[in-house]
Amino acid sequence: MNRPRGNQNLYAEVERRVPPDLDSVCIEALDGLTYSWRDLHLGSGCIANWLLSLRLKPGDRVAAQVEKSPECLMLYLATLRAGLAYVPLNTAYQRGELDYFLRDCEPAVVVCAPSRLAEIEPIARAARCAHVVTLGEQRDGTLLEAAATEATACEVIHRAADDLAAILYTSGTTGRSKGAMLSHRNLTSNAVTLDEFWGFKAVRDSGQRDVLLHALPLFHVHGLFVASNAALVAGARMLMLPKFDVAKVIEGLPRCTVMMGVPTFYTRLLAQPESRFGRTQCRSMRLFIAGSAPLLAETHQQFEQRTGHRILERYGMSETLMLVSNPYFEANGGRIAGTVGVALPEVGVRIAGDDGVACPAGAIGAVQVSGPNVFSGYWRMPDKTKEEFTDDGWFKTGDVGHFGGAAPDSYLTLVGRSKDLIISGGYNVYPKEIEGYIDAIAGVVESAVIGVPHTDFGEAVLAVIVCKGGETLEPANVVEALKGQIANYKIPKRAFIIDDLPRNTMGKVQKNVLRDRYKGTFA
Ligand code: MLC
Repeated sequence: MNRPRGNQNLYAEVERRVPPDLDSVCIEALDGLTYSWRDLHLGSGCIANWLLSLRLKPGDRVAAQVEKSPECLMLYLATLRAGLAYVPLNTAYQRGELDYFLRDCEPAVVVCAPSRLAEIEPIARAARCAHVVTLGEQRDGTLLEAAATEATACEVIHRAADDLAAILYTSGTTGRSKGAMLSHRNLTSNAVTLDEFWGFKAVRDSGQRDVLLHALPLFHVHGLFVASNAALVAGARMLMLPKFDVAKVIEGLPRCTVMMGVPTFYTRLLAQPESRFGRTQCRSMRLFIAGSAPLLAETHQQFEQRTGHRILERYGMSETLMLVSNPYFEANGGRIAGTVGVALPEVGVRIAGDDGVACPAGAIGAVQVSGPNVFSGYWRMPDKTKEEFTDDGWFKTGDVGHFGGAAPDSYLTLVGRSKDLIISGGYNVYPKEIEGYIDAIAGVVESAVIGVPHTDFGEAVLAVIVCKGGETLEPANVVEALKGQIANYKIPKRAFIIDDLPRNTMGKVQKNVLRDRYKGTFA
């Protein structure tokens, strides 16, 4: 496999780094089936050739809403190889959400689960998509049928560093989702940085290969661009579970060395009796990483007591990939619970005060970032993009934090968010979007959606609703009415009907008062 000179396609980087033995295992699926590096290369080659046969333009979008499988990873790689842009979509998204995403990104190809073809095909056609194919979890579907007739050999289409590699949809405070445009440079630089910072390279240099326990979904940054890309670039083997299942994870851990997860993974593991989950099951592990939501210091401590491992917490987002991480190597400093660690190499992180001026260590302010990992902007939203960057080109994360404090000055601690955002089990939920759906229900005057503490999901979505006089809406019916309209993780776990929302003198709803009132709901 030759790397075309100057080709900045992420796949060219993956090719350059594949283990010398192409027949060694790359992916072990739960059903025991294994895929070698050669299988991954030839399989993604066939799919890439099929995509190329459609004669699309470089940068055309391939949108996929499919369940997790090794073939789904091949589809992602094939899209990059063919010079196209990958748009992964959460499998929980419902019709209205899909309609918005497809109309917005205007994909040339839509790949969906065979079971959802009848529902999704008309939506894709309405978005002027010419090619709709299916991919199932059991190596089935029309995509693989079409690809099976193609040659396995496929060149890696030349892409420049700034060329579009993927679009990731993130919800926003206005309720309208935005597509974050990520380039080949963004993906490659981050994967290569993590390879070194998290010790994959050191393991390789010692003649070993890591085994990643991969239980995250393949449609968000964490599972696709952090876990999968890091493993691919490291030449590591993946034990790929279709989803997080505590029994399957415990069964798989003894043959793995690294796991990445959202805090819910760790609290669910700790909820198991010590005889089922403890030092014995973690004996081959070298690293547990947590991200996508705040890890409680208490979880960090309990995990260390139980397993002897200090979870490495890191911080990133869809627009920026990974930004800050607790160190893996002791020489770079210790892992400090409650902090997200230090800025990754080449990543700039600063804290800005209300006046926009950088604050000294210890002072709380807005977290702003820059670096080769930071996206170029939102798809077809130049105004929104302009708003989210400072005049000198730093991205405003919307998170609030400080350097130093009780930790050394290079460590970042996040203390809050300037945006009204709920993070439930690692998924971001924007209240404004949910409030829009609730307010449209007959009999509702207005609503306030808030996040409250939840033992399993960290935060849970809760709705507080005001009804029209004389209307007798049942909270359970409101929740029921939302099902099928929005992804299930966005649906409030509880709803309450009250007479009036608390407001300040300016008339603004006091969500802090509501959060305080309902904080014990899931205690
Ligand atoms: C599932 N449900 C959720 C939920 N996940 N509700 C709220 N929050 C969630 N995260 C719903 C289910 O549909 C179900 O609803 C009910 O809650 C209970 O489901 P479950 O069976 O207990 O959930 P499960 O399928 O086990 O999923 C939980 C989970 C999953 C934590 C394993 O949500 C997950 O894999 N989260 C990872 C998210 C992630 O990858 N985030 C990365 C974003 S990238 P019902 O109605 O059917 O009973 C990012 C950037 C970065 O943030 O830095 O990483």
